[in-house]
Amino acid sequence: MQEVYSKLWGKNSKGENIFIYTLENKYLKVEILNLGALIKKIEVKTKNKGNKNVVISYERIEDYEKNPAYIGAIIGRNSGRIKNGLLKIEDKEFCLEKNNGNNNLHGGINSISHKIWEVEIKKDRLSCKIKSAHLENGFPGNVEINVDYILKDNELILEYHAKTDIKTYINLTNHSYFNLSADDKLIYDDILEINADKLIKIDKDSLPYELMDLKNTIFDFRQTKKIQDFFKTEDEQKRLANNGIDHAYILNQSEKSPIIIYNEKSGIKMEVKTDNPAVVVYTANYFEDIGLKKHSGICFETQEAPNLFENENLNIRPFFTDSNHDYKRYTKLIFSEIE
Ligand code: FUC
Repeated sequence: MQEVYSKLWGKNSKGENIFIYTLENKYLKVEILNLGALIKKIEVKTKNKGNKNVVISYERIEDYEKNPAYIGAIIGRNSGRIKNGLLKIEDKEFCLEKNNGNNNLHGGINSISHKIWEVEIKKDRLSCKIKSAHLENGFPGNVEINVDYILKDNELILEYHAKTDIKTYINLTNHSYFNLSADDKLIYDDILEINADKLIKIDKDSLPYELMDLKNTIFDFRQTKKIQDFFKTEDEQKRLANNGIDHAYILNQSEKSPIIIYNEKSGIKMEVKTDNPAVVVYTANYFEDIGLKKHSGICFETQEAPNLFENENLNIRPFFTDSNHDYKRYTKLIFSEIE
């Protein structure tokens, strides 16, 4: 059984009401805002150590209003960077908002991550909706985006669905920063496994441009290892990411969970499952710029591989959606306690 309820948190600077929606069952308590349809908290109810929030969270509405690091937010219409903000669909080129140097990042300025969504409490889920008009931030098509949050025992499920009237490109994700440590410090003691043989290398502007085999690299997490082990070694790709991971891993197609992370001290474990082909792993390498601790969270941005336009090196075709083919994806976060 799960309960879903809401309460008014306050108003943002435009005078709009900001609500906190809570989904709660025996295993988890999850808070979602109508701002950015974002995840404010995920509390895991542990057997002996009480409730433990495993995501980075702000305590003030104004912080979520600015939210330069997209903490907890739903990202769209595009996730990650698109070089020169140029979106190519058949023979047409669309100039997207450039909000990260010369590139588009996470859909552009004031995208769905910073807007107010329409939220509906349904019997078994929280349903969040937002419309994005034709050419908003440069993206073609009138698009209706729906993200549903569902609790199923120890799982938090995110179901993404989008409809468009003309052919367009949609790549949505969630930007929660996880920290499973017992003391809310850094992520170094977390133990990580990523079921991927390849990632996409980045250039000096953090643009993904070329596939890289993970064998014999510090980015290889196919064998479980402490995140600290990654940070011990110097590496060019790590340096380009401002000393960390900020890379799209191409997930292996297998029965294994693509991502497993746990912390021995807190005893909390999270597995991520998705039907997305890639995940951008980001270790909060720019957090100092916004007054937070560097490496105090890790994102698993499940998505289509980013920056596929004008990028022949990658040999991965972008996924387009049109009026006959809706965009549909899911990501599950599965929590448990290790013995
Ligand atoms: C991630 C990274 C970026 C950026 C952003 C806030 O998705 O890929 O580098 O810092 O988050």
